[in-house]
Amino acid sequence: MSNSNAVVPNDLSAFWMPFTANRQFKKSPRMFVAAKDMHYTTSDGRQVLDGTAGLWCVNAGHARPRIVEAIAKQAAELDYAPAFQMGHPKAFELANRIVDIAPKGLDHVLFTNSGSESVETALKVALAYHRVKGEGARSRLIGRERGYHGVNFGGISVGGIVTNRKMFGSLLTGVDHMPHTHNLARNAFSKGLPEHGVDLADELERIVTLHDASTIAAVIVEPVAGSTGVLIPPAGYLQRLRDITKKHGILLIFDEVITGFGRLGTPFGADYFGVTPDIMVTAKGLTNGVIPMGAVLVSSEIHDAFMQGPEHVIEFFHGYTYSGNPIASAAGLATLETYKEEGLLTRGAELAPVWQDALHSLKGEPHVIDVRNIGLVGAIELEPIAGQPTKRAFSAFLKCFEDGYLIRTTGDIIAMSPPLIVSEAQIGELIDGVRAALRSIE
Ligand code: PXG
Ligand code: PLP
Repeated sequence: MSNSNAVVPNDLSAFWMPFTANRQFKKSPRMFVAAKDMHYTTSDGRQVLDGTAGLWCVNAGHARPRIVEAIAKQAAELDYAPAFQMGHPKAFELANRIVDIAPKGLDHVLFTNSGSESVETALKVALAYHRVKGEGARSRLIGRERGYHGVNFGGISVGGIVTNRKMFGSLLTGVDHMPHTHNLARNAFSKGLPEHGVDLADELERIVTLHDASTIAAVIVEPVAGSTGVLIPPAGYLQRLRDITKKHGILLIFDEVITGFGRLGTPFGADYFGVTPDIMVTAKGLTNGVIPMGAVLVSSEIHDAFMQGPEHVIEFFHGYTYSGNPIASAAGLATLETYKEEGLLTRGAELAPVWQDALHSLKGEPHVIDVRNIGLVGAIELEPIAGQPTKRAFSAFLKCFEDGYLIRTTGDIIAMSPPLIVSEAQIGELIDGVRAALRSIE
């Protein structure tokens, strides 16, 4: 395939793109070649307003000087240090800074390179924890329908997205799922937390009754399900999950890959809901999306349970070549400094009312069957075209891109989560862009 623009490669066939309609894309590619603050630049020189913080990760906006400089400096100073049986200062420093901003009680950090790896790490910690405590029969993992926990085997097993699961055989055994909480009939056009559905948490009691608590290691949920279309938990739901898990000695894992680092207007989703899990899974915003990195936070109780036996013996047989990689650590430190300096971990709370009003002004526009919001996340659910699910939202995505707005779609749901540096004027622009798209598509 030829392209007259010099910055676009002339052959797109070798790269099998992730979660992309490859053939459609390669016929009509959409390429970004630069980014700064709230905007991308396309290969044909257009500016596109970033309504999604990349893929929910560029929370401080693009090409922030402190982060760019930290990466360059670290690459020249110490590019790599072995992750096993060796250390370097910045990984320790970053772990401390993460613990500083984390909910109280989550005092130890395992580093990974993505949300998917963070999920696998968290599930393995949970299983091993019960084993070292002498409760090895606790081997079941409980996820939720419409949950997304990355693409590796543990994550798709506890995840609840059929297209991510059906091709891959029997997955992990001993997994069960709670029902999702999305209920358009009762909760459409909710502002903030939906009113109805707290009782869906009691499904966990049903599952415990079925399997017996003594066989269950952990429950994993996203505080707000992101990937499957911004499914906001009913008021009281997460607290009830916490109460039930605590009562039965089951670990609660919050997958905060999206909700972490200021997305809801608090440092973490756990802070927003006032519910502290035993294990917290993060990635994305940890390094502003700039360098792959994830972090799994665990309570001292979990950590300390492993710290026994002869001191020369490895306590937990797990880790990655790039766990706490120096350049990623430097990026993480610079990112957290940027968040702190600019108050970004709580800026979403200040903007939330403006964001809410702007989003809900789309009620009544063509095809819109729901608008929902929390912090700086919003979703517009569209009536699908009969017999052609996903097509309508994808048309809106293409139209927005053409007009200079980046949104994200999943099924027939538009999801938006701008960088936390977004201005009120840019919120207005983005929502007007979506409004225009809705009015122009079929
Ligand atoms: N858990 C959660 C809750 C996520 O949202 C992952 C795990 C996996 O992270 P990695 O880094 O392995 O991709 C995610 C990732 C979207 C979208 O637009 C969402 C994600 C990734 C890409 C696109 O819905 N979430
Ligand atoms: N496969 C092979 C053959 C390896 O040697 C390693 C790591 O040493 C891995 C996979 C895992 O790679 P990573 O540590 O980057 O996850």
